[in-house]
Amino acid sequence: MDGLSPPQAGLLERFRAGDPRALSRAISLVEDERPGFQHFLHVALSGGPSARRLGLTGPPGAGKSTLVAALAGAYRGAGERVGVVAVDPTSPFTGGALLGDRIRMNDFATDPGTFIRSMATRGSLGGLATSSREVVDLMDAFGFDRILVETVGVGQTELEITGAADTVVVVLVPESGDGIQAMKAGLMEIGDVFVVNKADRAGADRLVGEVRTALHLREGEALRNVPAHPVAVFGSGGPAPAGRPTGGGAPGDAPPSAPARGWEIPVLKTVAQTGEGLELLLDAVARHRAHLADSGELEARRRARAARRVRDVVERELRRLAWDSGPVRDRLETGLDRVGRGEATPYSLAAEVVRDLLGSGPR
Ligand SMILES: Nc1nc2c(ncn2[C@@H]2O[C@H](COP(=O)(O)OP(=O)(O)OP(=O)(O)O)[C@@H](O)[C@H]2O)c(=O)[nH]1
Ligand SMILES: [Mg+2]
Repeated sequence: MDGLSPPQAGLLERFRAGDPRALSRAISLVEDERPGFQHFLHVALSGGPSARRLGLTGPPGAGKSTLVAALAGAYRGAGERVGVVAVDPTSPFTGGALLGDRIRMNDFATDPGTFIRSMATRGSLGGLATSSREVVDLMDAFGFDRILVETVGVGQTELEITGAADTVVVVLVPESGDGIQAMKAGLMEIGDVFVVNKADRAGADRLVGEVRTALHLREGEALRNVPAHPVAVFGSGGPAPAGRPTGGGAPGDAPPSAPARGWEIPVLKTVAQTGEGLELLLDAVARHRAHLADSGELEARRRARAARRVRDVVERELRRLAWDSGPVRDRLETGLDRVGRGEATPYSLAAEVVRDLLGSGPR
């Protein structure tokens, strides 16, 4: 079927029939980058994306998993089928919290309308961000109405994972300096909705104020940059700010992280454990979704996502081509001796490798 190996064709058949074990197997195939996984993805994803994808990110221990569990419960209650991808934190110190995740998530273990997958942090050619996004795509193709992606907002990789989502919720807690940490970690740039969780603790209102101020600053920054990059700020086809010269940049130039036009970013308070504020969060997410669809931003985000995926896959393939090639390994082996003797440098050797691969060297 579709040029797949017989075992993978069988797997795809069970995947399409809605067998959750087939989904698990397919995810492992992709996570481990086993032979043929890209062709499997190509065939499995042929229908295009359709799930509503929600990313939750924030500092370790902010209550992301508790919120994910509460959201999943609410969406299940509304009859949706829900997939959850939790990307394991890299730090071994959070192992306890992770165990906590599993226990909470076990509430859903017997519900066939819910599927939870924890992604291990592992070294792969494509990297964790790419694998995680491919897993989200698989879940989408499997037919979930809603996909929740939890990732710790600590580094670039984790932030990149949120690129799999249509709506990104940044979860902060009123602990000293959290607002400032969030700004440093780049969280202010990626949120469509901000949640101050653990609002039962002191300082929640202060943090809400800080986040609002930071968001206004972010808007101000964007406006200051208008003369240089009008399209990058307002997106293609957007209204040109009065009195500003237009021009420069092509339609579709807006970076994927550009704030959505006409969307006022909500800053909400929740107590994830008791469900306080959950209704407001559900409402904000629904409104953002409607905004994305009405403004054309959803298509723009999906397009940016596809562009990014093409780049990632090309890079992964080039890396595989280079480092899996026998002649390249041989050339390195002998070339490094020449580098050692001072007859070549890493640069001349790299140029030889590229020439071997492409038939021409770098410019
Ligand atoms: N007081 C209070 N505690 C909360 C609230 N939400 C979550 N917690 C607690 O905070 C701790 C961390 O919650 P998690 O949901 O595991 O946090 P997380 O952000 O998923 O953590 P990592 O995945 O390890 O980054 C747990 O002990 C929760 O019970 C809240 O609103 N108020
Ligand atoms: Mg968690």
